[in-house]
Amino acid sequence: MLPLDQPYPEARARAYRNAGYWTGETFPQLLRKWAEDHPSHPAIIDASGTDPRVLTYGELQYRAERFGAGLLAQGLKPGARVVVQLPNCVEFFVAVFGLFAAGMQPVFALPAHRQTEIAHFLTKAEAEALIIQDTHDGYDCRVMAQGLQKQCSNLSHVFVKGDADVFTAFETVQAQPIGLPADPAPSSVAFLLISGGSTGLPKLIPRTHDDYLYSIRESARICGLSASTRYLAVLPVSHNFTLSSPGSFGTLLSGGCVVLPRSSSAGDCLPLIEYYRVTIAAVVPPLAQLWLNALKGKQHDLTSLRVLQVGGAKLQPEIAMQIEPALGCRLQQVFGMAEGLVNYTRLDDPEDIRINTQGRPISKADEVRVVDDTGDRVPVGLPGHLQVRGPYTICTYHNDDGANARSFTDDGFYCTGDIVSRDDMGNLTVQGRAGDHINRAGEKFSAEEVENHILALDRVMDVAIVSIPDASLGERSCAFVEPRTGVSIRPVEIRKFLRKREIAPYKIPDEIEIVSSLQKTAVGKLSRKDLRQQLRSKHLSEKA
Ligand code: J2J
Repeated sequence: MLPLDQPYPEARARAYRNAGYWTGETFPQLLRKWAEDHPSHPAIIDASGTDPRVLTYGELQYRAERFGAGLLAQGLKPGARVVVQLPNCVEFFVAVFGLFAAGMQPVFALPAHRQTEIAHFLTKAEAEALIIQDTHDGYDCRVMAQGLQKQCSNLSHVFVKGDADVFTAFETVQAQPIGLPADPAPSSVAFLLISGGSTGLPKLIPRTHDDYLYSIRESARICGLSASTRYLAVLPVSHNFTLSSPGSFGTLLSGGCVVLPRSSSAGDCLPLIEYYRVTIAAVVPPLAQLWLNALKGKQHDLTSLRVLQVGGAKLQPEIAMQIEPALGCRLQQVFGMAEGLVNYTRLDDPEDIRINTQGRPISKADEVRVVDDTGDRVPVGLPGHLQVRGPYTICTYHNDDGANARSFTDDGFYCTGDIVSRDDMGNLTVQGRAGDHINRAGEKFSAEEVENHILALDRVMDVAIVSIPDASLGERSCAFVEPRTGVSIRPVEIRKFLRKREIAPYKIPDEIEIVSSLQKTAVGKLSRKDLRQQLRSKHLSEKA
C-alpha cells in the first residue's frame, strides 16, 4: 500500500513548530480531553430526523471509541483507509472520531457522489472499507455498494447506517474500547479530503493532525467561537468548509455545539436558528440568496445569530449588501480550499472590505503571491494567479504524479488555479479561475472529467463543456456536443447515458447543445482552453 504522507520540508516544519502553530496535538487525544473537560455539554444536536438527538462530549467519546474498537474487531487494522459517505448526522461524528481512535484514516466523500466517484476514491486511496447510509435523497447507496464490491477488489467491509440489507449494520459495530492503538504522530496524515478538481478526476488531499488543527484553532479564534457557540452545519459535514472553517471541528475545539439540520433549505434552517439559538452558520452564495428571499415577509427570531459565513463560490456585492440588514448579523466572507489556504473577512473589518473582498489569509505565515502567466509578481490591485505556501497548505496530493507536477511550483507553492487581485492590506478579491472547472453553487468539477464521460458515447465525435454565468447558481454547465458524421444524438440520450454512468448529479450538464462541428462553431484551430472560451462567448452573445 502506498504510504500516506504530507512531506513538509524539514526547515518549514521546524519553523511552524517553533512558532507554536503546530502544537503536537492529535484528534483522538483532543476528543479525550474535551470529554474530560466538559462531559455533559452537548456536542451535537442532530435535528435531521423526526426526533432530535443530542450527543454530549462524553457520549461522543464513548460511542466513537466503541465504534473504533468495533472496526478492529471486524478485522480492520490501524492504518486502514475508510471512505465515509454519510449525510449530516450524529453517526458521521461517531464514525470519524471512531476511525481516529482506531488509527484509521477517513476519506471524506460527499453525499452527492455516486459509484464512479466512490470507486475512484476507493482505488486511489487503496481503501478497504466504506461507511454509507442506506438511502439518501432517493438514491439507494446499498445498490451502489454492491456494484463497488464487484468493481474494487480491495473493498472488504461495508457498514450501513439504517437498513443494512446484506451489509453490516453501523449500530452493530461496537466493542469494548480495549486494544485501541497509541495516539498517532501529530505529523501523520489524519484523513484525505477530496479536491474540487480543476483537471481530470477529483484528487485526494492528505491533511495532517498538526496542520489541520492549526487551521481550525486559528479559524475558531478569527470567528470568535467559544463554549457558547452553536454552529449550524448547513452544507455537507464532510466538506472542508463545514469541517474546518471553523466548522464543526472548530466548534468542538471551542467546546460549543454543532446543530445538524434536515436540509439546507430556509424552511428547515431558519426555524432551527430560532429554536436552538444558533450563533453562526455557513452557506454558499446561492443559498444565501434563497434564505434572503425566504425572509421577505416572514417573521423569524434570528437575534441569536451573530455571523453568517458565505463562501465556496463568489458572493456578488449586491447580494452581500443585503445580508447584514436582512439577518441582523455580521456577514463573513470565506474563501478557502481543501488543499489549505483559507481567507476570512474579519468580523471588525470596515463594511467595504466585508462586502467587496473575500478576506485575507488566516496566518501571517501564509506566503501568498499573485503572479502573471510567466510567474512574475503582479502589482497590488491587478489580477493574477494565486499561489500559496504555508503551515496548513499541502505540498502534495496522494498518489497522483500528474497532478503533483502541475499543481506545485519548484519552490513548493500550491497553484490554486484561482485568479485574484490583492489590495495593500492583503485582502483578496476572486476574479475567476484560470482552468476549466465549473463551480455550480459551490459544487466543483472539471470540464474534462465530464467531457471524458460523454466521449464514451459511441456516437459522439467531440465535446467541450463550459461554465455559463447563472443568476441563481453562480455558474451552470453547458456541453457542446459534436456527433460523429452521419449520426444524430439528442440531449436527452446524453443525460440518460450520464445518469447510467453513476456520476454525481451536479455534474450532468444543465444545457446541452448539439453542433455540427466544434472547431467550426468556434473559429479556427484552437487549444482546448481557447475553444471553450470561444464557445462560452458565442453562447452568451446568442442568449443576449
Ligand atoms: C470565490 N471562490 C471561492 C469564495 C472557495 C472554506 C470555504 C470554501 C471552501 C471551498 C473551503 C470562494 N469566492 N469565497 O474549503 O475551507 C472556490 C475557489 C477555490 C475553490 C475551493 C473552505 N471560496 N472558492 O470551497 O476545495 O475556486 O473549498 O479554489 O471545495 O472554491 O473549493 P473547495
